[in-house]
This record gives sequence, structure tokens and C-alpha cells, in this order.
Amino acid sequence: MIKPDGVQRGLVGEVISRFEAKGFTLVGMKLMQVSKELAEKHYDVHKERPFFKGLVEFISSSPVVAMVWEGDGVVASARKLIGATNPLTAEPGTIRGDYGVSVGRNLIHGSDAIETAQTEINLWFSSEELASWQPTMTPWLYE
Ligand code: RTP
Ligand code: MG
Repeated sequence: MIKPDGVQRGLVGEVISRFEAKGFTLVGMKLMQVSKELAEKHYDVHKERPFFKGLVEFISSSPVVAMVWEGDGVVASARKLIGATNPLTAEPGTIRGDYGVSVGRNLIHGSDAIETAQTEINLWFSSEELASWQPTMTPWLYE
């Protein structure tokens, strides 16, 4: 999910380009204004943390781009493409490392495990919003 800061800063294309160029397949995408309820559910794991209220307010403050990407090892690989939570310690070459300076404005969210990804896909998308397709370049990406 490209967070409000990523959308406001015009980095939607940049983020999509990096995932496409890596070889992952986009199977769902929508720009949406997030309700407080959805933001609270999405970050439920952090509900006791001091930053929770501010995080929920931020995520629901301006549109985000929610996406589902498919491919071998996509969850772990996406976390690497995204970089460490704090953009100041994220490696250059990662999205947060290249474009961010603040932990509360770190541009993008990525599911942290396959199970979490499944839960989050169900939370953010209906089945009709997901496409099942094989890009013609697949044989050039996988043995
Ligand atoms: P995300 O869930 O957004 O993909 O980020 P993450 O896994 O790298 O980090 P996580 O620990 O899940 O934290 C969720 C988001 O909360 C904000 N945060 N603020 N002020 C703080 O100390 C603090 N710590 C975390 C960040 O925006 C982080 O992405
Ligand atoms: Mg997280």
C-alpha cells in the first residue's frame, strides 16, 4: 500500500515501476480514501503502541494506493525492496532508503508474512477486484 505521503509526493509510478521491473505481477490495484475503521483493522497489531492513534489518523488523512502483487517469494522480497521501517536506516536502493526521512512518513506498507498478506488482501479487496492472469513474459522470469 502506497501511503498518503507516497501518493501526495507523486511516487506512485516510481513504486509501481520498481515492483514491475523486479518481475512481480500486479493483480489488484485501487486508489482509495481509507476509513478510520479500515485503518484501525489494518494496524490492529499495533493498537497498544503509542503511535497507533497518529498512524490511523495519517493513513486515513488522504488517499492511498492499495495493491496486490504476485510472484515467487513476493512477500519477503517486497519487504527488501521497501527497506527498513525507519527511512534513515533503510539502505539506499530501497524505496524508503531512497525517498524517506521519517518513520511516520515512510511512504509504503508491505505485508510482513504470507499469512498477514492473506489477511490483508481479504481486508482490502473483494475477489472481483483481483485479476488472475499470467504475463506473457513468465517463461523469461522463471525456469
Ligand atoms: P508497515 O506495517 O507500515 O509496512 O511498516 P513496518 O512493518 O516496517 O513497521 P511496523 O513496525 O509494522 O510499524 C507500522 C508503521 O507504524 C509507524 N511507526 N511509527 N513513531 C514510531 O516510533 C513508529 N514506529 C512505527 C511507521 O509508519 C510504520 O511503518
Ligand atoms: Mg508492519
